[in-house]
Amino acid sequence: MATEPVVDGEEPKLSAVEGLKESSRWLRGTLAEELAQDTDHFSDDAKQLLKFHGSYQQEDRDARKTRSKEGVGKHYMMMVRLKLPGGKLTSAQYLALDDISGRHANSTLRLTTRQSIQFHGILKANIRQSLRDMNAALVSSLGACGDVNRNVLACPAPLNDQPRLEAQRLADAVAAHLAPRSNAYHDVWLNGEKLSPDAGQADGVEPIYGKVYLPRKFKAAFGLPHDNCVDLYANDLGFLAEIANGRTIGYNVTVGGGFGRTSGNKTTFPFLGQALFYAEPDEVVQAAESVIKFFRDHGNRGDRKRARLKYVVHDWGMEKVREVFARDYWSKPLRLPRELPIAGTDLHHGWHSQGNGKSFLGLSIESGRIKDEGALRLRTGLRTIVERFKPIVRITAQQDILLGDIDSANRPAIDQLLVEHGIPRPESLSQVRKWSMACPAIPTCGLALTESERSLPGTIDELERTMIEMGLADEALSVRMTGCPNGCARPYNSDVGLVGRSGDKYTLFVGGSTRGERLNFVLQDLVPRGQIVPTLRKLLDRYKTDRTSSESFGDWCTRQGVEALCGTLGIGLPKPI
Ligand code: SRM
Ligand code: SF4
Repeated sequence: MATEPVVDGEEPKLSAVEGLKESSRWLRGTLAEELAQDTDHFSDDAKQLLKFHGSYQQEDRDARKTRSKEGVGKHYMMMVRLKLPGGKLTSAQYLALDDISGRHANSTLRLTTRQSIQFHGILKANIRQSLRDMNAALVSSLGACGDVNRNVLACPAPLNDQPRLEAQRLADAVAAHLAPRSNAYHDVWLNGEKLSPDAGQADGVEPIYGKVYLPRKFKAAFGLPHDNCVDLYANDLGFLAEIANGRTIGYNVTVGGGFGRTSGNKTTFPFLGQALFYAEPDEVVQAAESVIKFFRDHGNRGDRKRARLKYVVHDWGMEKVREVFARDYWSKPLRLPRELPIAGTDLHHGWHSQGNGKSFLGLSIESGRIKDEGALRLRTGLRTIVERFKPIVRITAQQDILLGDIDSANRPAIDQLLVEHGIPRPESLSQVRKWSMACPAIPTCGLALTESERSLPGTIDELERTMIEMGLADEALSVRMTGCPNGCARPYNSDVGLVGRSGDKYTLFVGGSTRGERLNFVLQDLVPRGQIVPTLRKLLDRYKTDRTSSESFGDWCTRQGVEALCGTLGIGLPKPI
C-alpha cells in the first residue's frame, strides 16, 4: 500500500466538526432540546455530538428498500457503546447490561474489538432511559466515541501476576485522567432539567482537551511482549511493558498506530505504532497526557480523513516527533525506547487457574455477538452462569468473554450449563474459528460496503473444512473481515485480512500474524466471496509443502512475498487500492 506524505503547507481550513465542537457548550449543543422532541431521530449536528456521549445514530439497512418503496423513510435506531477500561465488569453489572439489551435494544450484547460492549437497535425514545439504567449499574458511555480518548485496553486475564494487575490498574488511571470533564453527560441524560455550573462558556472545564477537544479519535492500550492480546500497535498510544523477574519495570511508549483508510485515497493507510520513549511506571499517566496534548496541538484539524496521530508520526518521522515532544511536552530528559520484541498472543480460552486459588474460563464468542439463536442459547446460558456463580466478567480485544474468580470446585457445574445451552467449549472449536473476527457492518453500520459479521461464519465453515481436509486443522490462522476499509476488526495485521469493497467483493490481504507486530499486504482486489476459500486453498497447498517446521501461514506469505504468491495464484500483481 502506498504511504504518501502530505507536504506541510498553509494551515488547512478547519473541518465543520471543529466549529461544532467549539460552539457546543462543552458537548451539549441541542441534545437536550432534541431529546425532548417527539421525533425518531436527531439532527445532523446533534448526531456528531451524540458520539462524545457514546452513541451513534444508525438506521436498519435491512429495512431500507421496503421502507423506501413504502415511502416511510429510514428506520432510525441508536447504537450505544460503553467505556470499560480493561474490559472489566462485575457480575451485577453484566446482568444489568443483559437486562438493558432485552428491554431497550435488540436483545443482543455485542462484545467489541476494544474490550467493550455495544447495544444496537435502541430507539430515540428509549435512549435516555437506557443510559440512566447503565449509569445506575455504574457503567458509562461517556467518551466511548468522539474526538477524545476511547476505551483503554489492557490484558483482561484475571491472573495473579504483577504485570497484568499493574496494566489493569494503570489502564483505569489513564482512562480516568483522560476522561472528558464536562458535565454535559450528566445534564443531558441524567439530571433532567437541572443544569450544572459549567453549562455556559466558562473556560477551563476541559484542562487537557480545551474547547475543541482532539482533532480525531484517540486510542490507548497497555500490552505485554509475551501476550499481545490487545493488539498494541494498532493504537495511537501504547505502553509495552518491560518485565524483569516477573515484574514490570517500565514501558516503551509507542505512538501513531491506527488502521483506517479510504479506498482510492493513497494518503490514508494503516500504520503501526512506533516506540517514542521509555517511561517508568510512575510516569505513565503523565506520558499519556503529554502524548495527547502533542496530538491535540499537531493533529490535522482540516481533513478528518488525515486527522489521526499516525499521520503526524508518518509525515514528520520519528526524529522530529521525538525532538518536538522532548522540547515542548516532556519536562525531563527523554529516555530512548528499549528492544522489546512481541513474542506471542494468548486468546485466554478454556479453564485456567488464576494463581490465587480461583479459576477463570475463557469462551470464544463468534464476532462478539451474544444472542440466543436456535440451539445456541448463548445469552441465556451466560446469564444463567453469571446469576448462579457470580464471576467477574472480562471482555477481550478479540471479542471474547472471560468469567473469573470462580471456585475451582464449580468448574463441572459450569461445564454442564455450557452443554445445556449448546455453548461450545473453546477446545472443541477449530483454531481458525477461534482466531477469526468480523466487524458488525450491515445492517447497523452506515459505512459498510459489504456484509461482514453475517458473512464471515460461512467463510470460516468452508475454510475449516478445507483445512481439516488438508491436515492443517491445528494451524493458528487469524482471519479478520470488515465491511469497509476502516479496519474495525483490525484486518491489516492478521494472517488473512478480508476488507469489504462492494456487493460481495473483498480485498484479500495476507502476511500478518497472530502476534500483531507486522502489517499484512494486498494480494488480490475484488475477490468475490465465493472465491475467497478456493484462493486461500491454492496458497495453503504451497504453504503445506514449503513451510519451515514452525512457520505460520502469515510468516510464510511474508517470506514468499507478493510476486511469488501472485505467481502461485496465476494472477498479476495487485494494483494500488
Ligand atoms: Fe470502528 C467507525 C465499529 C474498533 C476504525 N466503527 C466505526 C463505526 C462507529 C461506524 C461509523 O462511524 O458510523 C462502527 C459502528 C458499527 C456498528 O454498527 O456497531 C464501528 N469499531 C467498531 C467496533 C464495534 C467493531 C467490532 O467489531 O468490535 C469496534 C468498537 C471498539 C470500541 O469498543 O471502542 C471498533 N474501529 C475499531 C478499530 C480497532 C481498534 O481500535 O483496535 C479500528 C482500527 C483502529 C483505528 O482506530 O485506526 C476502527 N472505526 C474505525 C474507523 C477508521 C478511523 C480512522 O481514523 O481512519 C471508523 C470511521 C471513522 O472514524 O470515521 C470507524
Ligand atoms: Fe462499519 Fe467499516 Fe467499521 Fe465494519 S470496518 S464496522 S463496515 S466502519
